[in-house]
Amino acid sequence: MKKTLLCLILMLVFKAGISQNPIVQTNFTADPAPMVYNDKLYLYTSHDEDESTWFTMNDWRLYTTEDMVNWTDHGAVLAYDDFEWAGRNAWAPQAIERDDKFYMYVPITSREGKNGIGVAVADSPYGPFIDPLGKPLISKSQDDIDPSVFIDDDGQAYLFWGNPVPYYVKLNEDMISYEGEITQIPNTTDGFGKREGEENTRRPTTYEEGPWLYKRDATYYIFFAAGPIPEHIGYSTSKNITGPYKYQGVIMPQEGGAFTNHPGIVDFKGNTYFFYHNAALPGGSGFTRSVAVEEMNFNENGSVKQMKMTDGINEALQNLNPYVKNEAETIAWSQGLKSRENDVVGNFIVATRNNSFSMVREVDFRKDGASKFTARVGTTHNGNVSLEVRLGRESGKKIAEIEVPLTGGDDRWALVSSDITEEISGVHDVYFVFKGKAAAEILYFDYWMFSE
Ligand code: FUB
Repeated sequence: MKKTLLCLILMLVFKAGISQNPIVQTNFTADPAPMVYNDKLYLYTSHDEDESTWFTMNDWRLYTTEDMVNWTDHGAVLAYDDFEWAGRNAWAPQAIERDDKFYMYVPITSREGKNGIGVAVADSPYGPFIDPLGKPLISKSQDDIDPSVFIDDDGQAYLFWGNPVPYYVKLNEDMISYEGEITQIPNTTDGFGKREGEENTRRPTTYEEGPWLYKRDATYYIFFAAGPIPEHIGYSTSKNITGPYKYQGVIMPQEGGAFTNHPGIVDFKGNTYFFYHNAALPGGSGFTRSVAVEEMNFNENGSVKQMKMTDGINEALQNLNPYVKNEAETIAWSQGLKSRENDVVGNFIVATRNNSFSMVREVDFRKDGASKFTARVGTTHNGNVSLEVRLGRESGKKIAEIEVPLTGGDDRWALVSSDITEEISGVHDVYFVFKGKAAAEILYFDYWMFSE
């Protein structure tokens, strides 16, 4: 009895100690834009290039989850140079589904240095996304960044955007054209709160950029990145989508080491989630950011409970099935890994140092347990490269180990299996620990599965 209680306490201590934020560790990501489609959460992000000292941002990436803790990396699904007119700046995106087509709205600076908002269309949320216009959808002024797209219950679609003031326009049903005038939402202190600090005539309110439209019951919410810089997140509400909006306060005070922040809100499987970014990864800064998530809660009157940046979501919404092919780039937490893609296997991970690891949460081995582990791997090193499978912790019980054979590159792969050394059943967090003495790129890992 005493032993069981001790085990339970230890399990809780280890679980509570697991950090889930930032949710992507293999790249620097920013400007999270969640979309729910068919019981899956699709998270589109912008992407800060490694070691950036300015907004060096070339493409938009996609991550998906069904359980809110294990995230699958789908790589870059769109790049600014997929737009023939684009010059640079793959900034904050948002995607939406309408009639089984997927539309991504993205801010881009043109070859002539003009800000604008482009749209790209796909038949699948994974792309390929194609620019149907060959020109920006919105190109009125340098304020044209940070689109947020929203389809109301009556089917009318809207695009909101803007820095330093918010704008909106009604989109036509084709989602790639608009009707009527582009309208500025009055940037009053009543609507967006009075900015603290020195008087700023161009930015009199806390509204800065990054609007995100959300509807709950009969109330429209605009969440936004708020100034002065460094940014916090504030919000305003209205009973009409076009306003007037009333400022409601701060939902996430400034924190986290990046001078920007950016909201993305979505309802998923009965909860509301708030995505944002900070500089929490090693090497993080205002130009090397990382996306994170919190559960968002409301008071009875519809106001939003203020949030701090935390370790993130700790309970999986469902278990992971180890008896099907699982991508190596499905990760709850990792250290020392980069993600990469090529034409041979699509997305995969690269272990960059000895003892680097990835972890997946709440893997259900069921009652009868697993007997064999199989992985597709590769390396450019001859000998002494291995992948260990451990339970519960990075240094937890080792249940399998495979020697990774020399394949000669990330375009050549081997399928390798190992027997399970211990009987395992029930639900466990599973760690893949990568061993090898080379200075860089110890091994490549594409997918794994257990057999019963
Ligand atoms: O990521 C580039 C820009 O920084 C975004 O467009 C803004 O919202 C801010 O996050």
